[in-house]
Amino acid sequence: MSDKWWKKRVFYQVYPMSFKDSDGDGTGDIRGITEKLTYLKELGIGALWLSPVYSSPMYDNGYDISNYKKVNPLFGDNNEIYTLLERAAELDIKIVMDMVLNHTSDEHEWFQKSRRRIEPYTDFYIWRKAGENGKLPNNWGNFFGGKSWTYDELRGEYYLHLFNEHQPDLNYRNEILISKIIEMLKFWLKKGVSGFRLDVINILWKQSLSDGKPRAALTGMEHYISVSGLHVLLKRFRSEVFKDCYTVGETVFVDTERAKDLTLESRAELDTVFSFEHMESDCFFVKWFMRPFSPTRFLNILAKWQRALPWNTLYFENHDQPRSVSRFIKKGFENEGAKALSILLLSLKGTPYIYQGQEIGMRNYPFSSIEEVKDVESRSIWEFSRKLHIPKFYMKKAIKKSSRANARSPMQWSGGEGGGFSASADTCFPVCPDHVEINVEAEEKNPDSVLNFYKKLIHIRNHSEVLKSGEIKIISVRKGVIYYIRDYCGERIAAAVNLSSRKRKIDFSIDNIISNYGKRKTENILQPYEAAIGRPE
Ligand code: ISL
Repeated sequence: MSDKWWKKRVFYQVYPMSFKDSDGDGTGDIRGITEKLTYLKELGIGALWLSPVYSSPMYDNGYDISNYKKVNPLFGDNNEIYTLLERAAELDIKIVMDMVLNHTSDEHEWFQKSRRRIEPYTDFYIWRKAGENGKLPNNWGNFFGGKSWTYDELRGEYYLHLFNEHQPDLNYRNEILISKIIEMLKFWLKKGVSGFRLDVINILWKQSLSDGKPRAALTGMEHYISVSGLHVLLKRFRSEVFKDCYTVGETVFVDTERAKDLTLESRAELDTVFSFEHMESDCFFVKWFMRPFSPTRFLNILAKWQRALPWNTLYFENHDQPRSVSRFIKKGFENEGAKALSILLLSLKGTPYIYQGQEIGMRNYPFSSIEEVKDVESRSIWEFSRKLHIPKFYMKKAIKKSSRANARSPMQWSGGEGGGFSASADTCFPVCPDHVEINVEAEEKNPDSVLNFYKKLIHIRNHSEVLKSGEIKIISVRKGVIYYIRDYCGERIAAAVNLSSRKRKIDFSIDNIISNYGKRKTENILQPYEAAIGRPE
């Protein structure tokens, strides 16, 4: 049995731009987060993942860092983050900072010096001359659609960027760069940070820069996804800087075997990863090619991961994904559906992550035009799809439905003007019109709300060793219904979740400690989206 703190706590992700604006400039900020710590404490949260708060020109909302040690003036200053760390510690809430190590902003001093070949920065990035006949150095694509090389006039060479052209990739073959990165991570640990969420960490090491096998998306990926050199680098980070802190790596295109390679305790690389397989169950390879959501497919993937890994993270939302209620739940069942998902999230084995607004059942933003979708990925994909002549009507629908912008609309604190997010009418992202009904203030007063359900459930989990640490046995996944038993030194608890919109017959019985239907009515039937945690027979 492990006593690691990150196995016991419920995490909550804050996307600072749209969480709480304390000074009325229309953008969320650090003081806003500090103000809401008591709300999070009451919810039962034990740790926060803070999306990037560092200086950034914000092409990718902070995932393009121009100074790792300085807080973005949009969000406040360094003293404010130190205060946030102190207040959180007083409330026994740990803070895990997002850290983007694969790339920086092109406005970072390192890149500006690298372009000018100023030592020791000359090789901090991946620079190459044009290939034969003036072609790009290789045929790799980038994550946002399009090519991964951009020519820099000043240096007279191309640089690699696996994301936007304003996000040049760092070169981890350079020792001085590695030492600067380690020094910077130590800086934040000294300030009281308890760990890091490591952005796209499994693409850091480029094994070679050869052409990739042509693919519909991400040509070249076999040269950098979880390659052998990455494991060496991660072991080094673990021994030199991550010794006593928690790490969760965002790992793209990992299957269960690759995830194990990265997280097994004996390998000393990462503690946990965010995998994507369950979040991609409703699309083909890339999210723009959607297929209908199948609860059985989704639950089978979760079950496979539960069986394969001794421990991992659990999540159904984050700042890159559309809202789970709009995505996985049929219209008309949002209230029951949001609660069914919360039971799943908080009773499976692993470290659960709640994304801001998920606890009140926030929904996708009702975009009326493609111009309204403010996100660098959506914009790039739209332009890329134009070049490929993919029909406009198809792409418009796909982008509105799956854009990352859906999850970035401001947190809905009240039903008043601007959803209680900001005093300004001109907010960084528009406030979702449904804030009139879906908001913290209203849900706090309603005993049947999604928010009060989350609170109850988190409270139960926080006080239940079997829910926090028990082993899991998945008994069945059938017709959109999952049934499993957790076991901790002989203490057993069962959970059943019907993620389908139909009534389902069941061949097990479950009483209820907590259920989204109140008291369970029919012994051998689960109602649409009915979910319960109870004692097994
Ligand atoms: O967002 C995605 C799917 O819509 C992914 O392809 C995403 O780009 C990928 O998971 C990496 O995400 C992370 O790094 C990006 C940043 O834009 C994302 O917000 C971040 O979570 C580049 O730093």
